[in-house]
Amino acid sequence: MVSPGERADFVVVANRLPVDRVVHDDGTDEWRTSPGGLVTAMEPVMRDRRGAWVGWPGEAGVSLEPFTTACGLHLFPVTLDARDIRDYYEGFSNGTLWPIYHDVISEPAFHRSWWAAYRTVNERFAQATADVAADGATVWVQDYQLQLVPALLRELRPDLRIGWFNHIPFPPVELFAQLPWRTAVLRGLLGADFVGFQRSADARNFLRACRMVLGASSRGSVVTWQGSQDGLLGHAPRTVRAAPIPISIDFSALESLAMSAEVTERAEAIRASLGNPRTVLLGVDRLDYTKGIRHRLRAVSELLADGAIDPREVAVVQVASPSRERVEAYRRLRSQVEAMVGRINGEYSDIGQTPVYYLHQAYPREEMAAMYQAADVMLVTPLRDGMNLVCKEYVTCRHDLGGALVLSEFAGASQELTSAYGCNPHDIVGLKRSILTALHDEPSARRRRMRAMRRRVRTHDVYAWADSYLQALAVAPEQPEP
Ligand code: GDG
Repeated sequence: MVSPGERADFVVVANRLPVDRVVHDDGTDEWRTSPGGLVTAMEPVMRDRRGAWVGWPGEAGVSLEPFTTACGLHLFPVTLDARDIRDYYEGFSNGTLWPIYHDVISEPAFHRSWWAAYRTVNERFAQATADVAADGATVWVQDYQLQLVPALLRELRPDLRIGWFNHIPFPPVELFAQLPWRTAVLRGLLGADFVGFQRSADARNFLRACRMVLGASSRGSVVTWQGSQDGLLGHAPRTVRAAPIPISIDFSALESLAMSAEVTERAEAIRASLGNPRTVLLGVDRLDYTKGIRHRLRAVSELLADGAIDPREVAVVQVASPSRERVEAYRRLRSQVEAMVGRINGEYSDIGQTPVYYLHQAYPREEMAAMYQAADVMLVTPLRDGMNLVCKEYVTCRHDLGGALVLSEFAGASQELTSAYGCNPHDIVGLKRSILTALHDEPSARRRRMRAMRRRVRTHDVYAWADSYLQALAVAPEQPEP
């Protein structure tokens, strides 16, 4: 890997650096790697290719020199002040792009000041990357917060091979077209050589947007744009490939964790603490309006009202980890979810017996693995989700072939986990039916489904994802003559 001061042959660019500051009792602090799917997948590649990571360290106004973590990751911090975070991150990324890219479930807000901040911060990321990348380096830009980086970076460093991957859906052009800055966003992305998406539908939406908004032409997965020197991010002609490369998780590491004696014992202890109910239903999500938590609670509440599930025999555990708490739509969602939980528990609890356990907290990985093992039915009901890793984690933890997965057809993962009990979360009657089928299906049928889903995740893990992506980037199309 590259050291601070050297230049890198491989650069990952993401909004966040994979570290968190830990403050010790004596007041000293250190930056500790935050274990996430992306950093896990990148570590071997970073080691092999003299890699570096460009990103924001997660605290406002903190300006850090490049540094190397205890586990050998070379990090190049980008500074964001409180205003950048408000306008670029909470504003344009999470108040404008996130709702548009998730089917306008919540109303997007359009503010020119947010867009200006998005551009400025993207320029800062592009400059930081241009400074650290070696001649002819490969750069992998992550996600919707950095859509202008590919073109901005290409302008600074035409020698680089640049890829971009979208972790969230890419919307149909009919919704994307609402964005007042749609042209600049597409021009930004077309600075890449290869753009990767979670589903083929996302790649198709992107190609169609290039045709309809930019007047580009496309053939198969390749889009050709004649370029333009006018306006923002105008550049020379480009030929770019767009394809689905669905993300995954570290199957073997999580499976080993789930097989450990500590996790197995903890799973039993969790069931005991819940009063050893006949059935445990589980939801695990960031508290986000895309995740369908309200729809899920509505279905649970109706199942209780119908008498289809007995509050004395069922425990519903909903982990809703805190997320984007300063964005208004997230505050509103929290109040709605908490009111629903309060109402259900008010109606169906008794002394020593509560149907819904609502946990607005973040838990360690071991505890999550134990919860997955303790759950008879996992409820993954997003209204729209790029992939959804929770369902892949659940099946990975079920090495005993126990449990059942109810999965929304609007999660990218539904394209792969076709043996799940499918549902349309908008259809509450259908959702209730899926939950009951998952609960009452023959054990042999449930095992068959679980085995098939586990096979898929085992053979398509996060390492396979990174390999496929980097191979696709390496063979990206030749560029046309200007
Ligand atoms: C975006 C896209 C796409 C949650 N609570 C806790 C906790 N988690 C972990 C889960 C899982 C991750 O967070 C959530 O990943 P998802 O994929 O479900 O969703 P997003 O955060 O929305 O991620 C999504 C993903 O990017 C990857 O491309 O799949 O579609 O929206 O790993 O386990 N982990 C721990 N404690 C918690 O309380 N330790």
